[in-house]
Amino acid sequence: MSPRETWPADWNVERLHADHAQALRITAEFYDSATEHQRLRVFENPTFGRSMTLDGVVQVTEADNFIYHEMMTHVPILAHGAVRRVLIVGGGDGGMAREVLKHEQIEQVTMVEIDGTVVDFCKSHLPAISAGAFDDPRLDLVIADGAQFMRQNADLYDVIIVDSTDPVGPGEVLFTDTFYGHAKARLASGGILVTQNGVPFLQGAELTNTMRAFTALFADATCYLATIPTYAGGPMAFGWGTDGPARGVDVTTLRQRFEAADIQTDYYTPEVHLGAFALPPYVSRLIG
Ligand code: AG3
Repeated sequence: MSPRETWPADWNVERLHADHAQALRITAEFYDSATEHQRLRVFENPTFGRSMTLDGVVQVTEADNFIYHEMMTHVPILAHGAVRRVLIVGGGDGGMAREVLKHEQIEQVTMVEIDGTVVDFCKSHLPAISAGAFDDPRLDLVIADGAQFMRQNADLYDVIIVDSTDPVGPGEVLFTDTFYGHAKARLASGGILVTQNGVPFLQGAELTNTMRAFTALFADATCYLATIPTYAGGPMAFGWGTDGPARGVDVTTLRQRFEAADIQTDYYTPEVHLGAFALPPYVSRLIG
């Protein structure tokens, strides 16, 4: 019997890694079907609330999505200090847009999501994740292939956030040197690229590959960490690439910017921000 078969049907079993699985109990199922691009499932779990998986891999839960979304938005935005335009690649559930739009000084957010069905279902079945972001006039939602958009678009952004799935299926192209090169070309002066880079303990090669590409492209290339319970296996790494000085921002400046932004957070603080860049040796070794 394969390990998958030993789980009763009311568990979502995530088999992203070769030797490690994660299972979430399902107490109600709202949707389970194939979109044009992937299998989309939305269900209820008593601890994590409504949860969404793509091809069986947890993307977002009501309970713990704040950690991931706060850390991929407020870290680059507050480090930069004068962000006006943001590009989100992926992010179909709307959680990333929700956090970006909390910054009143941000004038325009473009979100390029490949799967329109994910947006529609998250709007109707997971409205707490986007929390109205899709109705904000500053949001420009484009249903298109992010890699193609990056190649063809000519606009410049202060922050680019790659809120992708893992490098299997439709997300794979978002982990290539070509894509990162095109993303860099879309950064305004001082602009910052941040990427979802998996859990280094279980996905070390993925981080090493991205960091090799970032080191060739950017004057400042590194990663920072945050622990998200449903991205199991230890802290997750976020790629960080910029030619600007944003990583050197001091805690006093960050505190002033955070206060001025007047944003309520449950994970992000200026101190957490700076601490997230402290890397344990097993992670530093992976980034070379
Ligand atoms: N996208 C990132 C999911 C990554 C899961 N990976 C993992 N467990 N290694 C989340 C989309 C949220 N907007």
